[in-house]
This record gives sequence, C-alpha cells and structure tokens, in this order.
Amino acid sequence: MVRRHPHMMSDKKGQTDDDAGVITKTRPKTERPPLYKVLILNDDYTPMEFVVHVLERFFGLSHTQAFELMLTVHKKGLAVVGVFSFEVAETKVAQVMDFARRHQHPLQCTMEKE
Ligand code: TYC
Repeated sequence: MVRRHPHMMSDKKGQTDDDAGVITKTRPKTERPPLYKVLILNDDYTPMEFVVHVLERFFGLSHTQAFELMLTVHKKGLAVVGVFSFEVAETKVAQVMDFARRHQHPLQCTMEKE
C-alpha cells in the first residue's frame, strides 16, 4: 500500500495504487481431447466368425465378448465397439476396413465424435 495525498492519485512515474504485481486467481482450463466412437455395421454377407475375429484381433475382446457384440450388431444393425482418441479411432477403422477388403467381405467400420 502506497500512502499519498488524497488528491494525488498517481506518483511521478504515473503509477496508481492498484493490483500491479499481484498474482490473481486463474482457472487453468484443461480441456480433455474429444473422444470418438468406433462402430461396426451389420450386413448380410460377412460371416459371423469373421466379425468375431475382427473384434478379438483389433479391439482386444475375449472370444465370448466378441461373439456377444457380433450378435448385437447382427440383431440391432450396428454397435459401438470402442471409444478412442481421434488418432487411435482412425487407425482402428483403417485396419478393419483394410482387413475386410483383403478378405473380400463388405464389413463396414466407421467412427463418430462422441
Ligand atoms: N449378418 C451377418 C450374417 O448373418 C453377420 C454379421 C454380423 C455381419 C455383424 C456384419 O458387423 C456384422 N452372416
């Protein structure tokens, strides 16, 4: 606190008696990166066992989990098979699409922002 004459509101350097140099509270806003859902779509031609294999191989599911999720896709038309960062989701989609293409199955895999 600088004491000055009541009518002299600033000193000879033009400084006022304000909060200069005082660290005020900030709220460091750490935004989480967006997440992306990876989805598998049903079709009439891809063999059930191929989809089960895809879910085991690229999404780390057990055979039982993979079989159950495959059946969900078969019955409902689609299902979320995982939630990842943009880069990881993009890689999974590319891996599944490439694997399906190489085996000549029409299996579709897509991603969408959560
Ligand atoms: N509907 C396919 C069949 O009856 C099986 C299937 C399941 C295909 C899931 C795609 O994402 C899929 N052979």
